[in-house]
Amino acid sequence: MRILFCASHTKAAPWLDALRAALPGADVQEWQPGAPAAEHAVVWSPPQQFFDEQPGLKVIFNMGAGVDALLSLELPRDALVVRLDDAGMSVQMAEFVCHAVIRHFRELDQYARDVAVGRWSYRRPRARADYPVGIMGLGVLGERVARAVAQFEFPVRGWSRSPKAIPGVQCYAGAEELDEFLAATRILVCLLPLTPDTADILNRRTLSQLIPGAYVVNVARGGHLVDEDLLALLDEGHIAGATLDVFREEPLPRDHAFWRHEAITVTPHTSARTLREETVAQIVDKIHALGRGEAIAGVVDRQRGY
Ligand code: NDP
Ligand code: OXD
Repeated sequence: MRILFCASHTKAAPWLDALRAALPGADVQEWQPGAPAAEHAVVWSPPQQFFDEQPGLKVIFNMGAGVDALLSLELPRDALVVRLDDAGMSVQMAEFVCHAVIRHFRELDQYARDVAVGRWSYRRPRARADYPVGIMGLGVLGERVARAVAQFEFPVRGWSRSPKAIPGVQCYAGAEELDEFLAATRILVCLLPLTPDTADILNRRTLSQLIPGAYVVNVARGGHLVDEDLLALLDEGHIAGATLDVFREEPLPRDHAFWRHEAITVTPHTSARTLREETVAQIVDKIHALGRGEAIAGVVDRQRGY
């Protein structure tokens, strides 16, 4: 079995070592232009040239959960595209989102500002019932996040394409229930895949429907958010603040207004990182399962876009 590894912004050596150790019989190589043909690929943001040169690939393992960048390339028509299915990401996402929600709800930034100037002051406790949290996307990550937020006894809503039943979460589904979901949400968390249906979904029309004094947490993709609409709604006071981990252009350009806005917290696309050990273990298990002719989780529906 020949496996090509092609991941930009990633040191190849530790990945090659881990894959070779877990698949002793396989020929695992870092891709170089002109490399001999392979059946399996492990990739993150590969160049189009990689696929142009490897039309015989049968399985493409994406080293992340989101496949929007991968699907924007021309891939071998019949290759199976497999995304990361948790692999240690959901617990990271749950802790990141719970932190953002709690930091906003408990006004911890305001306390930090007070403490910085030596002020010992109390704020009136807020009622949890006034801060319903709505999760857009109830997949591998969204469901874990919804369950984690519910542990803190916030009212939790969730929205997905197909109907769901999750204990402690009021679930809405489909475009026809989006408005109802938004109107019942004050802290909005985006965990949707970026597809033609979800691009620009966080815009003036949708964000205006949130309960006034809303807070936005975008941990999915920058292409979900219309930046100017968020800034305008912050200026108008409808939105109180945002935690943004993902951006249309990454790294976020130095002159972007998000850097300087005091109600916006920027993090550098780090809410749930790809973990090497878990990722290699998952890919290797799937290679073995496919070899046995078994079905695997995480196969991307290329038509649907996720
Ligand atoms: P999943 O595919 O497991 O879940 C996607 C969810 O979104 C599903 O519930 C799906 O509905 C829902 N959905 C998709 N399209 C629509 C639509 N048109 N309307 C309503 N709901 C829709 O993905 P993951 O949970 O694994 O990951 C989600 C995203 O998180 C990734 O695509 C990636 O962009 C982002 N991500 C960000 C990271 C970061 O560090 N910032 C790290 C990892 C991922 P249904 O269940 O009905 O199919
Ligand atoms: C992913 C990401 O999609 O890290 O896995 O953004």
